[in-house]
Amino acid sequence: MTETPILLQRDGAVARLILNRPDKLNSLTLGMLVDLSAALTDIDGDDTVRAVILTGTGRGFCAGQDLTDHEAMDDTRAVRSVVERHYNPVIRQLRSLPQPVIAAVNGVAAGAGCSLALACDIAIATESAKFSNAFVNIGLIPDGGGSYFLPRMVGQARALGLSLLGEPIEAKTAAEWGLIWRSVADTDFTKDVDALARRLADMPTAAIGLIKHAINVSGHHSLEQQLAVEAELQAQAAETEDYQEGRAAFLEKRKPRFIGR
Ligand code: T3D
Repeated sequence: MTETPILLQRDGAVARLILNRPDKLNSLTLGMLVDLSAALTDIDGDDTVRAVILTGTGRGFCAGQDLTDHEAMDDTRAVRSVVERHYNPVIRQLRSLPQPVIAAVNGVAAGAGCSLALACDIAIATESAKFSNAFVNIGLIPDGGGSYFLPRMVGQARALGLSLLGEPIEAKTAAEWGLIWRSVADTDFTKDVDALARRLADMPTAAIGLIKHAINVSGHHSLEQQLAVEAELQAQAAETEDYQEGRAAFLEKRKPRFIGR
């Protein structure tokens, strides 16, 4: 195994979280999930980070749970606690992080690796990447939020087809179905991911966090509840310095310079 299976790199206001176990398609050990959670906690508390990239090294994004991880897999009675104590916190963190999180899907995303990509705010994949809700192939059910995200993203028919059959789909299909934001040619992938991250890092970060929250809670709200959420969050957005800057820049016909608060 590589010595550091989770890497956290900084490039200005962009943090890059890298799943780094290429020989095993970055499949997740419990130790990696602990490290991933710790890295997300660091990012959460760092207001100099204004965009996050989650990606993998080698030819895979993430092949889900490491099926050879004895601690996680051997004792079937431990599975509930693995999900509750290792997977669920990471998914919650990804969803609630104030910064935008890009899933840069550089290769196959299978099982919990697919769920991880879906939990990010915006996913961009190489054309050669594949998405597979592979849980059923080993007799498990989608976890890591997969059973929540999928039907909301692609509708019941496709969510069931993907989950029941466990077949991979191409990145282009994933984009057409609304599983990801877009797929790009492999040759453009790194450049496009970096450009997207820089673009997001220059945006009004506080508003981005509020937008994430509004969209995340909308799925289980009535229109009335959501209108109330919008009123509250808009009031918060209007208090930011970035709102003052955005409005001034519009009136002065110049490009805004957002500071992230
Ligand atoms: O208790 C709990 O934790 C419950 C939670 C479960 C969450 C889950 O994620 S369950 C689903 C787990 N994931 C899978 O079932 C996917 C397993 N992998 C595959 O089906 C295939 O590897 C892929 C379709 C993803 C890719 O196939 P391919 O042909 O491109 O690559 P490969 O040759 O199968 O894999 C390359 C290597 O990675 C290989 O190792 P080797 O033989 O060269 O030493 C393979 O064994 C290893 N690998 C791939 N996936 C995993 C893995 N090793 C451990 N765990 C894996 N999930």
